[in-house]
Amino acid sequence: MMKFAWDNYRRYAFGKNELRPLTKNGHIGNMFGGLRGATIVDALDTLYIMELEEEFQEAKSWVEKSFDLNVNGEASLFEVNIRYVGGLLTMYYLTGEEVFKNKALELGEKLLPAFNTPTGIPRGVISLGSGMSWSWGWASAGSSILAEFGTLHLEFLHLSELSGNPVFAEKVMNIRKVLNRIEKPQGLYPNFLSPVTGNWVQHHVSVGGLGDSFYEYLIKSWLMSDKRDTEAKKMYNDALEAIEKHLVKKSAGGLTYIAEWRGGVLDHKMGHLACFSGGMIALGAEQAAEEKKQHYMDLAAEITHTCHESYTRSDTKLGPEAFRFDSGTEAMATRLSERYYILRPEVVESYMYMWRLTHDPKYRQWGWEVVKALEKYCRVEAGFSGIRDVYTTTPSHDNMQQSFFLAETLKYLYLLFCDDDVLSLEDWVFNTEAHPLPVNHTNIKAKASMQ
Ligand code: DMJ
Repeated sequence: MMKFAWDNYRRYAFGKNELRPLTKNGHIGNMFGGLRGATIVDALDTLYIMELEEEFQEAKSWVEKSFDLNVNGEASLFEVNIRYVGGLLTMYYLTGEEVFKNKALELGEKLLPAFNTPTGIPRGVISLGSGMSWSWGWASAGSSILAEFGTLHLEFLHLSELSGNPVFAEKVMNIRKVLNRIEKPQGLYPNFLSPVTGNWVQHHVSVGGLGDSFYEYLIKSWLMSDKRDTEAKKMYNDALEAIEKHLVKKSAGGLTYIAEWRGGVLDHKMGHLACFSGGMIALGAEQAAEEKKQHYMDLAAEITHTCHESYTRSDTKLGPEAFRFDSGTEAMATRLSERYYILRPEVVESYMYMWRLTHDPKYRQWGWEVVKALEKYCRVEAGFSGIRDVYTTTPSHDNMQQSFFLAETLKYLYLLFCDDDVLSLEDWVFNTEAHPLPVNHTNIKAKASMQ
């Protein structure tokens, strides 16, 4: 599947950001500020890990010869960080090749002006040429998004470590400081924060889109620090406790889900994006107090089960973008606009963590169901495509092979069927785009064992 996705990208869209598999051309989009090759940088480590040697060499040579950082467009700080900086850092750690380190550092420098705000909370959009930054037009009152400014920590610590320049680490540690200072409604973190005043702008809380990877990076910061960053662990524990108290619910049919919260009112909806949380809670269970470990493993298993239900209840056996638990509905989309599937990884991501942490064979079976469904409904003549409606067996295709399909979905599926020592969870922490970064104690050991 990886070879098929890559070969088609290479044939029809090489150097562009994504492949359009129906029209057999490339897509550039406006998320990466004029940077190109998003699929190349996102796919590099998957090609490498899968030992697709020839394909990897070609991708690497594109980075060496054609990856131009002197661009002048408007980029999402978050997307450039998780896909490009994360992907390049991983490749440096896996191969030791300087080109990856140099590109990661050069790009990291270009992101720094986004932090020039009164609070030091970065804005969401940055011009990679001028360094000017601003907030997304759709984000209320010029706010910054929790999942965006909260998903920089892992990469920025590595940028400081590799460059010897503390500035990257200082920027992300300051974000923590601001978050620790500010009062949280019921202990919850709203999704919108003003980078000017440092106050919350709207009380919308979600473990799905807009909030998701902020929580993920708290627990992973602790793990990546070789369990020394106790502040991150405490923030994660407190946040998860509040989430459990206020957002975790059980449906009439016995399915556990995480609702969204709008100023105290629950919206009984779970996004596909929120399905990463099964894996996150399982990963974090180990660090919980002895008497809570089993509780969190059970919660993780229940949420993963619910996300699996959102897949099995559809005709294609792929899950919708969002599913609901109201008016008699359970784990299904009720709105036409929420029925699509864009090759997202979060559900197989949780299967991979649950498999590694429990070895219950059902997670491999569930992963195999996804493989079959992808082959049946998303494979088209020239690549893999998202589909517009998971509830029809003759779905129309959205003509987009997302770069995260190669970075995450296929990598997590592969790891689900590998031995546990391939990118062991003891030695590696996956960034939110599934790019593995080494745990601090193991930089050298991990690199040696991969080689
Ligand atoms: C990816 O870019 C990352 O997983 C991110 O955290 C959320 N969105 C996509 C995949 O769905």
